Amino acid sequence: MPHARWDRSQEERSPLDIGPAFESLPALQKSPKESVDRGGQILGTMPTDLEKAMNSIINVYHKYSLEKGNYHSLYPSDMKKLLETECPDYVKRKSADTWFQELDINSDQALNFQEFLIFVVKIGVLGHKESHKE
Ligand SMILES: [Ca+2]
Repeated sequence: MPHARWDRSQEERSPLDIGPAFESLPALQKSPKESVDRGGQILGTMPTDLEKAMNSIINVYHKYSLEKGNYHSLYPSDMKKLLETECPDYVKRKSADTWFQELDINSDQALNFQEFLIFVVKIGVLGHKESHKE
């Protein structure tokens, strides 16, 4: 159902779930404007570098998942466009289709956010390794 609206009860449990202790954690998805400065009034704290990075990852996922109107599914054409636009070097060495098949763990022809995070982890590990090369 590519156009289904998000329903929390339909979320799959996964090893990546953080657990009930974090249910009330403030969302990372606040922009610095919302959290820090509205008319000069301090409303909160600036996001940390890691929070900003996480927000960027979430925003990139939604930028492409929303093309088909589903917050929680990147379809093959969405992922191809994401790869070609956001990280073209990664599709020069491995096709978008191959990336998609590797990441679609439950073989439902859509990448949920957890499956997308596997891609982020893979390129993160590679980027970290590259950062230590001379
Ligand atoms: Ca999937």
